[in-house]
Amino acid sequence: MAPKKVLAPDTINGNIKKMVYAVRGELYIRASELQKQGKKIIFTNVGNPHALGQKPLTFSRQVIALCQAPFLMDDPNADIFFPADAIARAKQYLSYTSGGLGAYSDSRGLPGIRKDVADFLMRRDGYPSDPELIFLTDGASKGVAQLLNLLIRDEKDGVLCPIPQYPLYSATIQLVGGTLVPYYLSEEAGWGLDVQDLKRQVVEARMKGITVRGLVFINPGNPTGQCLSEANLRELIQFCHEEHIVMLADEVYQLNIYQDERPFVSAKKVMMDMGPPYSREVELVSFHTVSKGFWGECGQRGAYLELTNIHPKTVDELYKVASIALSPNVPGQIFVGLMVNPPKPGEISYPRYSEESKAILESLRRRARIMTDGFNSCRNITCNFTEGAMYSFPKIKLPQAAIAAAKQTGKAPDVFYCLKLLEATGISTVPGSGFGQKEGTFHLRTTILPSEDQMPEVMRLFKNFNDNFMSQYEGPSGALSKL
Ligand code: DCS
Repeated sequence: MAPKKVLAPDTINGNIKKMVYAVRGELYIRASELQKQGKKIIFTNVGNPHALGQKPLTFSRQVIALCQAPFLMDDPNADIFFPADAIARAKQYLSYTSGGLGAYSDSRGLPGIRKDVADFLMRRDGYPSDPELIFLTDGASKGVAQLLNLLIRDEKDGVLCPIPQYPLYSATIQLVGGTLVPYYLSEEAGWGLDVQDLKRQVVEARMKGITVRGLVFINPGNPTGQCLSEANLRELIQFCHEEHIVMLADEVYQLNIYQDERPFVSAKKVMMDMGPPYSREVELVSFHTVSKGFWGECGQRGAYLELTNIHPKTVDELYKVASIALSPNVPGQIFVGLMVNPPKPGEISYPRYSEESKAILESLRRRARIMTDGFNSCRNITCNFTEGAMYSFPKIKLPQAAIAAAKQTGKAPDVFYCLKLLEATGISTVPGSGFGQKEGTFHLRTTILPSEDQMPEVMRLFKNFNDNFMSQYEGPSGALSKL
């Protein structure tokens, strides 16, 4: 008999076995199988805009092409194919590196790009930002993982996470062996944040011997799509100060805003506006990425984090950790540079950049409305408006008979519903249980990313499926789930 594998499933790191990541979970696997069998699948499970047809912005691709192939700039016809400002920009980025895109950079990222990020933050927030406290990372996911790794020592260390939350947080906390402390967003209050609930959760966690060391918030929210008000952010900052908790501000959707009442305002700005002691004492880490906004450059893996009020020796420790991977990927860093310093009015590429980015955002705003209205027209479904980010998170009131049928197949009721939806329509979503939801409630998450001309058909397919599902399970004895 062959000897037992060292990497046997029952002997690998237990934290990996316990970890779940729903965005690429059971539903996604089934959707991929169906696709292989030839079924047309509409992938709305991942916020991956280019995969659903969004076109890259021209200027950024011109610059990166030139950075990747600098010899193109020596061609006498270069200025026919590339505008002068793209050529100038490529030269600028190449001057930041020693050896071009093929060379490792500093483990925190190229100093020139970190300086561009700091200048952007100064313009955005009105407060100075230090390039030495900016780290470029391979996507925000990597930065979040590095921070959680730094924060969590063992299972007695807790991190407050919103429920529903993006499972990067639950999965990574599990992976590094910490404890997730949930706080519940209020669906009835447009997925608002209730500081009283936060306080209760901290007291409860402490009674269980958990040291609450961090608080994650996502603004605009994923999967919930709400935009936090400035007042809400002030309360959060006060709370973290009182309770001595590090704030992790996930602000990756800061450009994706679809209402005018609450424009995006960063946690850093609110904290600085509050003045001392908050501005000097609250430990804050903020994240941003090129994967979202109108850039949608998910595959480039470019992002940054900014550290505020973090102990200088801890910053050095984070640098040490980043050094293990030598260097974040350099093309991704260039995209960060482009995101924080796009073409300006008066420059050759500005009109095109402005037109392309505006068209994407305006279309997303219309799609957010079509989707929310579509869900709200369905039987037994209610859905808060997607104020920001890229998702809708409708609540589905499932009939008792459907819940019972799900139980019989050994599936959670929302998984059961989403699987049936997938089989009937090809629409691939993520069940609410993957993000966490109040007990007894059921949701699903879709992105608002199918193209605008596809959207009416997607919603028609959805409504048709849902209303038939409800008729099937809502017989004379089929009472609705209570919430
Ligand atoms: N933070 C939030 C709130 C996110 O939604 C995502 C990605 C990330 C961080 C990580 O982004 P990058 O690592 O690409 O910078 N969102 C995933 C999602 O929910 N669907 O698709 C991707």
